[in-house]
Amino acid sequence: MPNQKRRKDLRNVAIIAHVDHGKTTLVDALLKQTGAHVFKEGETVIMDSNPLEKERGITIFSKNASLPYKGMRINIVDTPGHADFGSEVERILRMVDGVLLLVDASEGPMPQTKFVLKKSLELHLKPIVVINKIDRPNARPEEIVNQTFDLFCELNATDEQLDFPIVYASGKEGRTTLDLSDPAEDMKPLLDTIIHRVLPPVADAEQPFQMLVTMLEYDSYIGRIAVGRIVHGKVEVGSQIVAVKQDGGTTRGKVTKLLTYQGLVQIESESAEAGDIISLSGMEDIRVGETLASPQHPVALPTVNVDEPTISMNFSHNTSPLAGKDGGRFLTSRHIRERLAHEAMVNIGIKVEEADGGERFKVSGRGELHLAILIETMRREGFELEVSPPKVIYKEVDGVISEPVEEVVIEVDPGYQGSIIEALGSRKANMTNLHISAVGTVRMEFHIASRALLGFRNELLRMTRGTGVMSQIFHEYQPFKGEIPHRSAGVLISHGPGQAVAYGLWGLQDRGEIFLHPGVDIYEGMLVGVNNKGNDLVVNAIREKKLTNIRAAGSDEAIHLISPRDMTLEFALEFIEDDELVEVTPKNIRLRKRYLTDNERRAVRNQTKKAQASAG
Ligand SMILES: Nc1nc2c(ncn2[C@@H]2O[C@H](COP(=O)(O)OP(=O)(O)OP(=O)(O)O)[C@@H](O)[C@H]2O)c(=O)[nH]1
Ligand SMILES: [Mg+2]
Repeated sequence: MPNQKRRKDLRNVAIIAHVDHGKTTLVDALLKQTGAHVFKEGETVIMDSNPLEKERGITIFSKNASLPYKGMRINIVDTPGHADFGSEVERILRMVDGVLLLVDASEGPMPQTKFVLKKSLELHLKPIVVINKIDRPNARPEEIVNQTFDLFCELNATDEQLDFPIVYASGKEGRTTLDLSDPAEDMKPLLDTIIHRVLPPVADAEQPFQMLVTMLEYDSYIGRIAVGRIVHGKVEVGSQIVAVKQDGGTTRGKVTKLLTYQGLVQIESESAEAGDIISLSGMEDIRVGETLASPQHPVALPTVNVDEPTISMNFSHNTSPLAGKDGGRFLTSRHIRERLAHEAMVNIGIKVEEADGGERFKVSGRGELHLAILIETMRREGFELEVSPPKVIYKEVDGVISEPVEEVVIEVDPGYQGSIIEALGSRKANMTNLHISAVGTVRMEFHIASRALLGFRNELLRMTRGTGVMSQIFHEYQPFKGEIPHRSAGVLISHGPGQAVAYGLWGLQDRGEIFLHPGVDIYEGMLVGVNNKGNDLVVNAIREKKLTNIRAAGSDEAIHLISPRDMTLEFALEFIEDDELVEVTPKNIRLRKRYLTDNERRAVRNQTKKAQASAG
């Protein structure tokens, strides 16, 4: 539509890619070189500002940065690359007029590259392709451009979309170039490409106000904060506005605060207009996907479908004998209920259902990491929890019980190819592609039930001595695939309470990997380690060495303890079986049997057997 009004002084662009392809590092370089953020001595990554993001080196929350450039303003939204946060990316794409599709110059397009590109093309965006990390020794930019072009074709890009501009970059070194034979010096070639190739936002400030709520934040003083882009009109502090619900109903409210961006900082503004990306407070009952509008023109914008959860876990209050001993401040079901209700409000894609008269909460999300981040956040806030193993969510599709299936890409040295194919074969995976990459590794692609992948990452790392790389993304629901084997090893279970003793652990480490350090508090029914033989075994980890009166010279063996596994939440959740739980406290992650005593466990087993016998 040629006569639409556009704001020439503004560009809104999102940066999208597979996990780790360098989005955040590139935005940091842009912030630095445009002077939008002044880096302190020694300060490195600043976009990944949340403590969990820093620790894990991944982006969890999308963030907007606003860059001044040649008298214009570029809003650049950094998105998470991990597939569990994929639906967030889809919403962000509606907020912008262009995307930077980053592709790692040695890895090439990966599953999430395909997903985000597909979504962008569907929304008629014309991506700018950024071949990133050209400084890597095994970078092969020309080949990766060809692979990216093929991906565009595979996704039915239009001729216009296929005519994408290419920028070569090393975000880490802050250099970009349009031509590999020219030296890359700074970020200007990329900034200029954004200015020239991303359309200025359509923005008619004279029309009635309309904004689609893309994200929600929460502040205990000011309440819910709606984040999004103003599509039409303008808004001021004090303006009366309405929230248009999905069912067409409206609620009224008044704008109490408006924030716009400068660099990474949000600054209070009196007014904002079409094209601007803003945060707005004052609407108490607002949800992602709803429209904020002027009361005279309460019309909803096309909404964004939120992907259904694919995985769930049960959360309940901590019932372990050590509950409350690790400094947890929020210990009861009531605390957990309130916290989860809050989460379901702001974290779109999280669903919470109560069970067992409010004693247990079924929490569903888009993947293990999505839920693990929630658990990790809660424990840092002082919560203690008991969490059951992740379960996939089944669904009836055309009358057939179906389960989520993932697309998985695994890259390993050729020597491991056989064992990986065998391991995934036994988990009923379907190989869809295999090729040798330019650096000699084997890249294999599979379709596999999400259920069968739970715990596989640990196995892959074990099989490939930590060198295997795997990435996965939800593919589709497919008919139920029948029984799939899970953990083959058994566990070592503590027989009683006390403190783990080096001598006791030393006596057990031949059986399998140990989870505990000497000196830690343990209780009956807690898991001490793995029993490679396959069965569960009750053991004594608090055993001291008996001192004998007669001590023959040289008979005292030195105790060499193999260092125990660093217990991470992801490992714990993937490892446990149905009759086990993860105990999460601010200080510890412990694994335990659901029923702590051997007698209880035996009684439950007998009951189950009886029930099965009478049913069959
Ligand atoms: N050699 C090289 N490494 C880079 C470059 N850019 C980023 N990296 C490294 O790649 C890793 C991932 O970088 P990030 O910027 O966090 O990647 P991301 O795409 O934001 O990752 P997610 O947000 O988790 O999807 C880090 O270890 C960076 O140091 C680059 O241009 N060259
Ligand atoms: Mg990032």
